[in-house]
Amino acid sequence: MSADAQKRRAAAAALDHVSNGMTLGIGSGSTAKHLVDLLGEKVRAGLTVRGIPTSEETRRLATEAGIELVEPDEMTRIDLVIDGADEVDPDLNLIKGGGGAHLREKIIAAAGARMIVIADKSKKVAQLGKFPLPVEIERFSWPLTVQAIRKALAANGLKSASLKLRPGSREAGGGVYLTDSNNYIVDIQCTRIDDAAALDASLRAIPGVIETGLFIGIASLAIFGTDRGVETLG
Ligand code: ABF
Repeated sequence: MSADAQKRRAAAAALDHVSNGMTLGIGSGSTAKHLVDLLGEKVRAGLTVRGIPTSEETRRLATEAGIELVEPDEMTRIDLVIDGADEVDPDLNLIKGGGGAHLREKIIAAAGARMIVIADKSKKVAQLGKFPLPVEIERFSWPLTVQAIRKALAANGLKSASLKLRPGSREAGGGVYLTDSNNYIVDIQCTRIDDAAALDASLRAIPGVIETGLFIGIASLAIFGTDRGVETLG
């Protein structure tokens, strides 16, 4: 079975946690795309929910699927957030942001009463760090921020980590990648992260850092699609 089919299984299983009247944080990425698709089917069959999209792409997909959306400046309770991830460790700590949407994803996930991660089983790892850690940074004087990030990495035992300013896609005209909030992303290849909470705190203390892709203690359940069905963690 393909990873994509596993993603769809995970998304379908997450919908068992959705009930009438809920306000849902809707994640981004290819697994969340399956979620939007399947949620759209349920909405058309009569389910009443409101969604808060975590990216412009998800906003577009959810609108097309006929899901009612909450405006970002509307104050609301978020009952449940369902989103993908790049890595999930045994304590449900995550690396996210490979898709470049982790700032909005984290705002919504942190505000949600509950977060469920949906992923194919390749995202389940014993330790975070193989996937490059995305860090969203302010564009102003970005080399100074990168320098400060290097110092923070060294202080966290990650002196040999390599940093790369994320390039823009060819479709977007190349150059430097810009997030939905018009910031840059630095991808940090750490190989292994021994203390994710400490690293997250050090990076977030740097003035030019807007948000890291480390989601510590936010998710309460992960659903992994497998060839045989789904596996859960949490
Ligand atoms: C979002 O999409 C991101 O935080 C993460 O980077 C990515 C997961 O990728 P996919 O669902 O496409 O495998 O959830």
